[in-house]
Amino acid sequence: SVHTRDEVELPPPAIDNRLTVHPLWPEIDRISTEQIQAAFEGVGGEIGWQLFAEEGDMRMYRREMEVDGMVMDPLKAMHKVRGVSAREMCHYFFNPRYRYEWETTLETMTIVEEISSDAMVFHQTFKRIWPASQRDALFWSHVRADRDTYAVTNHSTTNVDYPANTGACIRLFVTVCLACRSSYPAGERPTRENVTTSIAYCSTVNPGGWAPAGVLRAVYKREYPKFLKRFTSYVQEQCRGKPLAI
Ligand code: 16C
Repeated sequence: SVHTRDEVELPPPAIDNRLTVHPLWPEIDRISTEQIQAAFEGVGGEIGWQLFAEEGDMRMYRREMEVDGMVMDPLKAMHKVRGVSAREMCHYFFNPRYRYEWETTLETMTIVEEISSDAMVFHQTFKRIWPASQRDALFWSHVRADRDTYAVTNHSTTNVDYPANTGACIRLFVTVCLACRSSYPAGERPTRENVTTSIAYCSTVNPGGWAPAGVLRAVYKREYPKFLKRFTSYVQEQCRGKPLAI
């Protein structure tokens, strides 16, 4: 191939027609739009958001929330990353080819359905958190460009071939959005050297069944910062020396 890298597989700038005729399309479109709109909304001053991790340009906030004794704390993280574009960020987050290289909570990942170039359904199992039962998740994942933003939205779904709570795993429910915006100095052409990408990562995980609140909060306080630092430096490494894809 003449392509030195996967330019052809970068997130498309417009929605793939195959997605818009799929039964999940109305839900995917609605939830993605909502998530992207909310992603960059401020946390400063808003009631309930507590800063729990800060390192360089990265800030992580959570809102303590329990439903029937189960922790469902929404998380929101802001970060700034140099030398990569919003589109590149989303490419590495969406494409399953890279997932094992940056996702440290994963035990297994299965592609359940390839809907289109910009949407897929995944089944994943996660490492067990002692003393809780192991968890799995089934979710659609959609990448899109929305004005000045590239974003990936992941949201739980169902599939008759992947029933919940039948084996060793308890099914958890997740809504995640990684929204990214590139910027570069006015009047200049964007390059690897002058581009900066602002990231908003939002996540709400419903554990789906009992898990001790203290353990769960301790785990996510450690794992979310670890994930965002690891993922962003992974993308920087992957992009080094390659032409910038805006
Ligand atoms: O967004 C992320 N990853 C995406 C691609 O995989 C996708 C995944 C979403 C699933 C997020 C739930 C992860 C639950 C993991 C439970 C096991 C963790 C064990 C690790 C310790 C060895 O959108 C990046 C996701 C970064 C996840 C950070 C960890 C969050 C823990 C939240 C608590 C889960 C409750 C589990 C109940 C036992």
